[in-house]
This record gives sequence, C-alpha cells and structure tokens, in this order.
Amino acid sequence: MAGTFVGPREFAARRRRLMQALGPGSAAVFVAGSDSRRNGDVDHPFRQDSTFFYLTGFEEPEAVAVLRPGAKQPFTLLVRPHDPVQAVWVGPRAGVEGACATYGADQAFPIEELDERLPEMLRGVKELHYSMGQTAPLAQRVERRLIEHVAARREGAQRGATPLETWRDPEPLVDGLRLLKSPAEVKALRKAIDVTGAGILAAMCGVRPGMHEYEVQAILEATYRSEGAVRDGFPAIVATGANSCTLHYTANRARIADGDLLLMDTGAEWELYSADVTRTVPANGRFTSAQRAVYDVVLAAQAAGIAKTRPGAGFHDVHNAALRVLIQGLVDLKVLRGDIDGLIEKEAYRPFFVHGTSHWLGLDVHDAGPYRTGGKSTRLEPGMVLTVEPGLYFAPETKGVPARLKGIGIRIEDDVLVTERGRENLSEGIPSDPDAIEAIIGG
Ligand SMILES: [Mn+2]
Repeated sequence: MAGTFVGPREFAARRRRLMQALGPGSAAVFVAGSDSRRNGDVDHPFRQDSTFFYLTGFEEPEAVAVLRPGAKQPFTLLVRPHDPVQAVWVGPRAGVEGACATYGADQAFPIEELDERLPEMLRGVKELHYSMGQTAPLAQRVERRLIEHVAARREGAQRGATPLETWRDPEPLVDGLRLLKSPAEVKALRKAIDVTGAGILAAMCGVRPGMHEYEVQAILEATYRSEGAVRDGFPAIVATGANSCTLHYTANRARIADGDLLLMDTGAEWELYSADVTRTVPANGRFTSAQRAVYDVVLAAQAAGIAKTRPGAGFHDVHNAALRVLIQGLVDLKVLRGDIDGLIEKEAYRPFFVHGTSHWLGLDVHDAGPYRTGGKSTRLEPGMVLTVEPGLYFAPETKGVPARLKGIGIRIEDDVLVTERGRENLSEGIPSDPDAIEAIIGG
C-alpha cells in the first residue's frame, strides 16, 4: 500500500469521487479477488482485483468493501482477521486493525461477520450498487446475502419497511473514473514502462539464434525483478518465426532459428499498473529484405496512429489512420490489389490484421473504460492512456501470401498518454527504429 506514487490520500480521493457520483441514500459493495488453486495444495500467486485495489489499495484476498455516501462511517472493510497461526506459515495480515489504521476504513469487521453486517449496513438504503454474476465463492455469498436482504425488505414493505428502489451495476461508474489517469497514476505507468524498456533492451542485447523463447523471457523477467518490479502485468509473449503470427502465443518453448524474427509483447507491473510494449527484432541482428519491407509498413502505420492520438479525436480514428497505411502497404507488398476504400469496405485486410490497433492501459493491461459512448467512438481526453499497436501477420497457412512473406509476423506497440497539447509516447525511448535495433543486436 505504501506505493512510491499512489498513496493513501489518492485512494481516499477516489472513494470520495465515487461516493459523490452515487449520492446520499445509496450503498456500493465491492468484493476483493480470491485465491485460486494451481495444483495440489499450491495456489496461483495472488494479485488483487483491479477495481477493488483502485478503491481501497488493499492487496489481500477475501475482503469486502462497502461505501455509503453520507453515512457516519462511509467506508467499511470486511477482512480476514489477523491469525497468529496463519502468520507463522504465510505471514501476517493487515487484519481489522490494519484495515482502519493503514487503509483508512472508518470501521472494519472480520469477514466471518459478513452475513450479519451486510444487512445492518444496508438498512434504509434506497439505491444498491453491486455487480451481479461474479463467480468467486465470496462474491456469490455476498450476492445471495444481498438478494435475501432485498427480499426481506420487500416482504416487510406493508409493515412500513423502506423497499429498495434501485439495484445498479457500479462498474460503468468506476470504469469511467479509471479511464482518466491522475498524475500519480501516470507516474506509476511511466515507471512500469521504463522498467519494461530496460528488460526489452537487455533481451535485444542478449538474444542469439539457438536460444529458446523462454530464455529471452527469462532475460525480460530477471531485468524487471532487478529493477524492482515484483510482477509482470501479464505473461510475456516471446514468439519466434511463425509463432509471431499467433496473437496471444504464450507457450514460449520454441528454439530461435537463424533468420527468425522474434516478437516480444511484454509489460512489467508497477504498483499494479501494467506497461504493454511490443518489439519485433531479427534474432541474428539483420532484417532480411522481406522482413524489413513489412517492418517499415507496420512502423509507418503506427506513426500514423500515434499522430492521430489527441484530445477530441475518436478512439477509432487512431485505428483507422493506422489501417489505411497497413492496407497501402499490403498493396505495395503485392498481397492485396484494389483501392484502399474498397479494400477497407470488404475487410480484405483481415487475414493479415485481425486485431484492433488500441486498447486502454492502466491497472489492467486491457484497462477498464468504454470504447464507445452513446453509440459513438469515445472521444480522447487528456489523462487517457492507450496502446497503439498495428501489426501484419502472414501465417504460413494463410491463403494468398507471397512465398517470401510466409511466416513473418510483426507488431510494434507503444503506450501513449493523451495530453492537453496532443500526446506523449511514454515508451518512445524503447528502440523501434529498424537501424537502431540492428545496431543494438549486432553490437
Ligand atoms: Mn497490447
């Protein structure tokens, strides 16, 4: 919780902002993440649910937060209590005391008291905000308890109990807040991106034909750890040769051949904020002429997308700008024939470019926030952070690919902050210029 950039005051400000939006007479209930079993009695490493973390800064599983705007104690945490036996095995918990002292809860209870405490806190509340349909056992217990509470109030209505007037999903509201990054959040993202840059640079310096994809992954991860990032934001994609045409390839077990391109799509996590950067490099330090021709198209498409990124532009304008350059490139590479508008309309590019150019970036690598608002492309505003990541993929089995392009998959991805005056490419310092990449790997 004692983050370098995002501190207790910011978490409190987020809760205040949400409670202002909810208004008096309402309550919102949020459930933390749960432990999940990997195998035998071994769990996956726990990482907090992003929305729960956004509102509380609390990083332990099995907790519930209740926000009640206007109440005497507006912020309640239910947490796993401190347990001396448990502490010996897995370390201490914040407990009920820590929930108040460290995390700023106005009151806190052991999670075991959930069934009694929830209806107590919801008495008289007219608007209830809770996301239905969550699958973790604790969330299902919360949902059941809420439904029982609402049912009891309906039954009691004749005898004068206040019935609940509204049940709403708080997610769109919180997602709207998460979409606009504060200066502290931008600092955390910047740090995550800088650490990622150090890793990618180390990987470029260390890669040699004959190594395995997972060895390059190890260079990335070792650098992130030594730079102080305790986790990756998502499993690294390290894909050699035709594996680069598999968009979310994470097996990372193949051997890197001489002449292969190596695609690295990776991001360190800093205070739970994730970077997301992709670089595609020749493993032996020299692009072939075919690889370089495709690379130049993707790089130009990315530049066009980044140039479009500014306040007032639509989220999809970035994609459309990049797409036009990709399609012109596909024509120049003799993969497609025809005029650009016709090829866009027919979606003739889809065998070679199937994904979107951008997504929001933040606590989640594909971060919260709508891409369309009121049927229209979301307008970019200062403080939004998005990736710009066009690619071209010529999978060996795709029809209509000239032989010299088969097996080439290239994506170039940067993380871009929308600013008052335009944009700042936060990952600009990580080399993507093909000559610079050749100099680094060859040098
Ligand atoms: Mn991405």
